[in-house]
Amino acid sequence: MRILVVNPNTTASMTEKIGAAARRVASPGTEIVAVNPAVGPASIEGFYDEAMSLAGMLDVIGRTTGYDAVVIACFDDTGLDAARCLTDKPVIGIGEAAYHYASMIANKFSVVTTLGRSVPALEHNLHRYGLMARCARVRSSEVAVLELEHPGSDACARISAEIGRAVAEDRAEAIVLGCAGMADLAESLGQEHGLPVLDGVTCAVGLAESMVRLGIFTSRLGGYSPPPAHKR
Ligand code: 5HY
Repeated sequence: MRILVVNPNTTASMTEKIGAAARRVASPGTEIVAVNPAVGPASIEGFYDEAMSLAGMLDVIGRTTGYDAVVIACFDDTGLDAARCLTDKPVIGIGEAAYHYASMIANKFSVVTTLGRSVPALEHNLHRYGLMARCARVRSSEVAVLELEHPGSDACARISAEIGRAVAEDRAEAIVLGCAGMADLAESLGQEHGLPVLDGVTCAVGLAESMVRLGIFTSRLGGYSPPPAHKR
């Protein structure tokens, strides 16, 4: 099985980190191909960056062949519906994967993301997926996406402090980390706080493998029907 993992921002170090997290949980026969577009924003922080990332990301997905599933490795699930129009393979957003898993292991979960400007987009997705009722709160740590790429930064400590507040103030029973760049932090933060801390990249890889094994594919009817050739 071959899973295409697309980081919609153009930061190669983040793509490497995402690829490593995906490979850690992939089954022995699964190949992870982690890529990012050549052009677009270096990080996606809110609605404007999201819009600016779409053309590059859809181009990568549209031009790639030979995969069994696609993972969109941005927690905002950037361009998820549009990407589903390009293939009948399963396309999974890391945000939706983590939310669905969290909803099955905890009564209420909180999300800890990067900047406050990302929060409305994530709340919008939770409403769309019908899972807002299970989310206690979407919190920002005020850690910028690219701070997560600097090993010397105090990003992890600030995220950890926000998790502490989510447990104390929201009564969160699980935490969803709200950025693909946090993929390497979930395990240690879970141990530190003694509750499930979910990273979307690994959740999405698990879900993608399962959907491929079960032969589940994206509908070609209605909203996800392919765009006509002259528009591609
Ligand atoms: C992400 N941005 O997962 C999101 C997180 C955010 O470039 N990769 C990004 O801040 O919305």
